[in-house]
Amino acid sequence: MDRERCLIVAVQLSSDNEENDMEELEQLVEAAEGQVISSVIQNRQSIDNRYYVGQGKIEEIANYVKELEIDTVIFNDELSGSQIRNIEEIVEAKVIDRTNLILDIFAKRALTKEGQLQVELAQLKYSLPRLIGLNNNLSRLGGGIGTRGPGEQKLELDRRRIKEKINDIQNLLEDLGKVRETKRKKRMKDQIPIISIVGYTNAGKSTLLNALVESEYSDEEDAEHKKVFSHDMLFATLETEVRRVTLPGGRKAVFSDTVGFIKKLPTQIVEAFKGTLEEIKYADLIIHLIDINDDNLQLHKETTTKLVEKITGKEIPVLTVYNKVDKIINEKITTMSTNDIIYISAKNKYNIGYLLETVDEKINGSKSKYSLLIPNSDLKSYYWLYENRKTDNVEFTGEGVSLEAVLYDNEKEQYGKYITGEDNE
Ligand SMILES: Nc1nc2c(ncn2[C@@H]2O[C@H](COP(=O)(O)OP(=O)(O)OP(=O)(O)O)[C@@H](O)[C@H]2O)c(=O)[nH]1
Ligand SMILES: [Mg+2]
Repeated sequence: MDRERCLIVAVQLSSDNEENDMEELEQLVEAAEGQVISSVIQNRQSIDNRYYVGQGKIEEIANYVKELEIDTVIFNDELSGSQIRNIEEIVEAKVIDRTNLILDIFAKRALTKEGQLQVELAQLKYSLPRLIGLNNNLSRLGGGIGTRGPGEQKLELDRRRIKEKINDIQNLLEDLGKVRETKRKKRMKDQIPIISIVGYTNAGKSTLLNALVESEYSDEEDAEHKKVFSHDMLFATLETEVRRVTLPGGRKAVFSDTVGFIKKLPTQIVEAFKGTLEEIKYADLIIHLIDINDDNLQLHKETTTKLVEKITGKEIPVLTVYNKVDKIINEKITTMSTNDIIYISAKNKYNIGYLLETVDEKINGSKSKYSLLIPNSDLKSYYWLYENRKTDNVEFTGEGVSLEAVLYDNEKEQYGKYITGEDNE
């Protein structure tokens, strides 16, 4: 099928100095498999109540639509039902707003039952106050961007039935949430710390998780099976994925990768994806991953920080990690990593070891390498260390097993009687 021909429209408010808004909107359209033919930006003091842009501008847009054979006009903010109706009276094309566009991408990406239900819930909540506008829109212009996904036929239902449906889905999601809670409780019982990788969409979160998976498995094929989807595309990830990783000292941790953030993330999505997003709440540590080449780095960083604060509602330690340093030719920056700010390349696996060392230290405290001699009468201590801590130079002697092992500070005492030396590398 030919890609839908789209015209994108944004208002640049004099109050904010956002740049590259159009670039992001274009990427969103691409993620929805549309083709951006042209774009219109209007500088304004405020959004127009009737047409989003001014009346003159909307008439101009109507002309472009005819000239350029545009199928769909996409607006960079959420529109009200009446704005949609008003615009449709003038512009002969399908009218889509930013929320609807993002919901559409989510609908295409949702693979699990829970993901699909979350998207449907968000779509229903979005459509409820816009039934009339959307219905006109649909019956006149048919499918494509903004009309896909489980919400499709539901738009024809009346309000009451939509509300019932919203209720049903909320109940189903609650049940699915319980399943997740059980899994989480098990992890907590096993006392495995959780590290959540969060960040703006396309920062490289999934690539980082895959780099960590690779560090975990020596066999390439095993690693391949554990990898998650990563792609140069906004919202490649929609579900939370978790992977177990061994930290340098030998203790295990669980890293999670979840849906990326974006500015003006529709409230319907934040609400509907509460279950998925709230996983971050249970993290022991948050890795805030940032694309160091991002033109809107500061704004995107703040967007993520604010959303994380809103979702977790509490202070969780954050480790700031700048990614994609391979793209900048600045050797200084790559040697600047500290305990709180780390520079990596997830793609080239640069500094991943340092990142893991830092995470280990933050979660488990300090550790050291010791030489130990474990008597044959306590071989089980040896086996335990061999399985659970980083060990080296193992030798079986008449007196027992001599080896080097990493011990965390809080377990030094337990093995104190076997320690024959400390190795301060
Ligand atoms: N050059 C370079 N590209 C990277 C690096 N890390 C990730 N990328 C690329 O950035 C793009 C996005 O990566 P993902 O891992 O899918 O990003 P994400 O944060 O999971 O994105 P969403 O799931 O869409 O929110 C992909 O094309 C990656 O190959 C890196 O260190 N260097
Ligand atoms: Mg991802």
